[in-house]
Amino acid sequence: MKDYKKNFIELALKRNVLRFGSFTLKSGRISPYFFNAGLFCTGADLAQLGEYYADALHDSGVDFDVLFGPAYKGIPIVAATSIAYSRKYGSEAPWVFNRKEAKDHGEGGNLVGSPLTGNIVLLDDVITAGTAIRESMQIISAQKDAKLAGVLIALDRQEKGKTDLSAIQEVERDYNTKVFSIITLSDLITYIAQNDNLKEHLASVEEYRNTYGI
Ligand code: OMP
Repeated sequence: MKDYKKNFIELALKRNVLRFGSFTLKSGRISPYFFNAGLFCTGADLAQLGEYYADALHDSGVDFDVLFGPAYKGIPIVAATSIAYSRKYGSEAPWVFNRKEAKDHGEGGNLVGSPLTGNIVLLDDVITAGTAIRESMQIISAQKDAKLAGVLIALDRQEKGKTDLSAIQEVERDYNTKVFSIITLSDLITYIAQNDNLKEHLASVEEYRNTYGI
C-alpha cells in the first residue's frame, strides 16, 4: 500500500474519522464502520487531508483545469486540496464551490471561486450508494463549458448500487467518467488484517462486504 494511503488511514483512526460499531447509513444499510470526514476539524488535519487528496489526484493522472467541491463537505476539501496540489505539484489548481442557496445580490449566482469551465474534477468525501454524488454532478452538467474529467473521493466503500454493478461503476457508466479514491474498503481491510489492535473488527467488516460489497 502506498505511504499516503497508509498515513491517511492512520490519521482517520487517530481522529475518530474512521470508527467501528453499528451505524445506519443514508442507504438504510447497517454498517460496522463509518467514515466522518467532518472530524478532520483542525488546521493541521486539514493540511494533511489536502496532501492525501493531492497525492491521489496526482496518482490518478487525470488532466484537469478546475477542482470543484460541492457544498457543504466538499468546500474545505477543495480548498485544502488546491493548496496542497499547487505546493506539491506546481500547478495552480483553481477551485470553485457552490452555494446551496442562490444569492440574488452582490456578485449573485451560486458558484464561488474560479469559473466552472474546462475539465473538472469533482471532490467529495464518501460514495456508498451514489445518491449524494449524483446531485453534485448536475451542477457540472448545467454549465455548458464544463466537462467532468473525474471524481475523487476519500473513501470508496465498494458497495453495490441499484444493479449488479458497484455504485461507483454505475456513476462511471452514467456520467462517462472515472472515480478515484484515496483508499477503498479493500485497502482498509488489508490494513485491519495487518494490525493486531484492529483485528477484532475484521470479521464484521468482511461480513458486511460479503453482503453489500462488490
Ligand atoms: P451515498 O449518497 O449513498 O453515496 O452516501 C454518501 C453519503 O453518505 C456521504 O456524503 C455521507 O453523507 C454519508 N456517509 C458517510 O459520510 N460516511 C460513511 O461511511 C457512510 C455514509 C453513508 O451514509 O453511506
